[in-house]
Amino acid sequence: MKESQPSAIYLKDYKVPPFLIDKTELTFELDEATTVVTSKLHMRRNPDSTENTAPLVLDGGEDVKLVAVAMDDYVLPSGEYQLVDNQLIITATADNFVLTCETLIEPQNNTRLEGLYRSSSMFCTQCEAEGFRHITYYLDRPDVMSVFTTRIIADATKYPVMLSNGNEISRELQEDGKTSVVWHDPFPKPAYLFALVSGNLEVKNDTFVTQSQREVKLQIFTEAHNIDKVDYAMEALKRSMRWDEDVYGREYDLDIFMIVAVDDFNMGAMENKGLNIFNSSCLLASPETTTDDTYLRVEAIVAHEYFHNWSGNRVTCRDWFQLSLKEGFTVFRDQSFSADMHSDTVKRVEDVSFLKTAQFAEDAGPMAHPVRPASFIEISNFYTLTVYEKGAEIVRMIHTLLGAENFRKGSDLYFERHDGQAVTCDDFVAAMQDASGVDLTQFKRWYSQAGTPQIRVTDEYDAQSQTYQLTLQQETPATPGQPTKLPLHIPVRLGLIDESGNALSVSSSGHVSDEHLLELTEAEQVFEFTQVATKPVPSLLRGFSAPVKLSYDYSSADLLLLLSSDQDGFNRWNAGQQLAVNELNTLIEQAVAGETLSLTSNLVEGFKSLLQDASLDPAMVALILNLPSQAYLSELAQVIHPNAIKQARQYLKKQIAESLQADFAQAYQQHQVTGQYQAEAKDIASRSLKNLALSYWLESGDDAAKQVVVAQFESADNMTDQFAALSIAVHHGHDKADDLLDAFYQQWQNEPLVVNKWLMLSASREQEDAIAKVTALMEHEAFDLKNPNKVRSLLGGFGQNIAAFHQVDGSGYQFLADQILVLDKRNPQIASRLCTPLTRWKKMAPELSVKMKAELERIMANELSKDVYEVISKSLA
Ligand code: B3K
Ligand code: ZN
Repeated sequence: MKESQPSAIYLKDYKVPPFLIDKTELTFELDEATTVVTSKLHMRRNPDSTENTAPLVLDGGEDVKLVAVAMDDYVLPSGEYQLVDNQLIITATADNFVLTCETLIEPQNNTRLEGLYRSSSMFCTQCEAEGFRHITYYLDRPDVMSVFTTRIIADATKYPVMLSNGNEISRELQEDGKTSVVWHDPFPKPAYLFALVSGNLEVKNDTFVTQSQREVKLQIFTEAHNIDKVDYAMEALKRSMRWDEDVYGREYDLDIFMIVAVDDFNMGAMENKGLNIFNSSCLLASPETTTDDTYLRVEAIVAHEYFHNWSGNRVTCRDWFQLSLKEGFTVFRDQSFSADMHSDTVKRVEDVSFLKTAQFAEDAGPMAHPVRPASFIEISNFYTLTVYEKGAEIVRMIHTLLGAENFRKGSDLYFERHDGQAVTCDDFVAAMQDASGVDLTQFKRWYSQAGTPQIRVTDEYDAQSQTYQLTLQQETPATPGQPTKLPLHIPVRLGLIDESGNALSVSSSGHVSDEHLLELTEAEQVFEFTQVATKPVPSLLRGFSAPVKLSYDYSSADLLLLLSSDQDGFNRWNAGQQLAVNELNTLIEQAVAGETLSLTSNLVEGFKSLLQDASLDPAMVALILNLPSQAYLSELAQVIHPNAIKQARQYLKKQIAESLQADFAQAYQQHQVTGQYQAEAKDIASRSLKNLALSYWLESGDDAAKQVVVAQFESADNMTDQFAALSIAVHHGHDKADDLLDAFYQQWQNEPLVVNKWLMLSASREQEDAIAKVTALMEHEAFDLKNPNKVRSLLGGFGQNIAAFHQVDGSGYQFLADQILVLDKRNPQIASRLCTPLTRWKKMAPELSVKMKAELERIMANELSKDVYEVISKSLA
């Protein structure tokens, strides 16, 4: 353990920066051994700061070597500055000055992938959140916005492409044979949006004409062998640009927009001004190598990063506690975009399902934090599902409470009022409130209160007076550091349906409609409806109008009615999920008690009618028939018994498969897609139901299905179908699973993104000797510890391997802990993310819980990065 442990920083301590940087001039002399970075910072004291004698404190990193520092033309002798804890401190400064720093870095040795580093043969950067300080000394905080000019000097035979933010203003050959390229970005920005790329890259060019008829040059750069896989991303980019104009009135501002794909990247992508950098897994797409899910992901991420140009770049965050200001809003924007491009309901179901599985688990665990955290040790740990997905739900609730028109007025006001500024979540809400007149004072508690609220609903119907009363009670459980909670302002969309499934038009506060928006603001509140002709079944929280856990005592008959008839497509899915969850929970109890499993409900009949209903969207049928995941059932459980959950799911799947064997075989044939592959909603829907049907069909034990799986694997002309067949074979114990896995690797060994899918599937395969298999895969030529995608595939796949990961002797946890310790020395961000499964130890069955805790303690006994230290120490607290 380190002698002094890392300490937290607090939102309440925020102070404006004592200095500002109006202009930043950077020169990079790129080199394979040592890269020289020279910065000229045009600085002045901040008139808004009260600390007018404060020393100048610039952030740096242990990997930045200071060669010289000068103030105006005066080179500071070593006695006139200090280097303490990676910061450069200069006590005597003028009010206005130019600070020149010469620093040396070694991008080729940068394994953290923050700052400037090498990926394959290129140089690239990642500066959010605090990567810029690994390039040179700077005021590396988002409220310091500066106009950047960047000169890149490199050997153009090796690095012909040299890119940075903004516009290229000059390119010349120097006397020493190197090429010097200068980029200028006219928009002031924080350092986290700085980017540089240099390498031998191919480019795909296109153009976009904005609503004010300006022509924007669009460029996507990749290594030569990937340039044939960027067409889809380019089209997605153009759709995003058009959508942001149509829906938000936001036009692109520079004359050029560039995207670069890199193979080694810690997360999905980065919205650097005018020069987005993408993990190649989130950009490249071709029918042969990319599944439907990934196509949709590429489109969503291209849109997300593009939308940041306004929600993030033109208006940015004052400090990192406000991260959700840009991330929550931008996720809401990309979700709405994808819904508009494909199916609204399918998109909502997918997003909510993810939120309820992963964000709810985070909100119930040791790392639970508000959407606007009050403190952190390492900001990289706060790029979380809470900040992103729950943050998006908050923006969605504002949209619901204000209505689309007022929401648009609010976003217009927000962009206009704060263009060029670094602002807070409160500023966002204030713009929404000012533009709409809707009071959001209580609503703002959503930003500061952690934990998932629970709403309990009871009702009463009086036939004589035809009145119906709903009582809603809300309660948010305690979370670390927040023992008591206040009532939130919660929008609850509601419809009432009669016993035949028809919508009831009823009156609430004098307003007659078949749908109402209830605004729950008290701990307990009663809502009354009149003109209710018959005893209704309530369809509550339509469209998942708030990120809460809602409970109402539905009978199976009620759920079947909602499943077949609810006017709200989302709630039909939800009713199906609830039926399956109820059945599974009974089976899990039976399994834990060591009883023989047996079904207790009529779920199978419900599923049968779904399969036979030709009027339904096949994508929705597939989503409903897809049983609640192991992870979701774990989130719902008080105590997690992984093997009982697995057993229950397998049993239910088999029962459904056997009962409906003929229906699945038929559905498989019926939903075949003919013609050329297209990543569009209709075909994706058919493929999803077809492949789901195939997995049930194989599970039913029908030999015919075995052959179909192999035939589909061999003849598929697209990765969705090929990989579906392979996964089905692997997870349903097909006797050819080994052969198919081998054939797949042989076929795709030169396509790293496909190989990653193979790694993940291989690691998640449940086998006796799974840990030994995964250990062997770490030595496989296809694996590389340096590449975050490969680490995520292999260790992420292993995490889903229930039998292997949750071995009763703790060997699965030990294996993961070993990998975390190795990775922490190389790449703390990736190591920290791998800790998540271990943080759930308190909820695990006792025999597993002790083993998990022991591994956390073992990790804790080492010298750790801030990243891993924060997660492990909070988990053990
Ligand atoms: N803003 C980046 C995330 C940066 C993460 C740094 N650890 C991608 C995005 O959300 O668009
Ligand atoms: Zn983002």
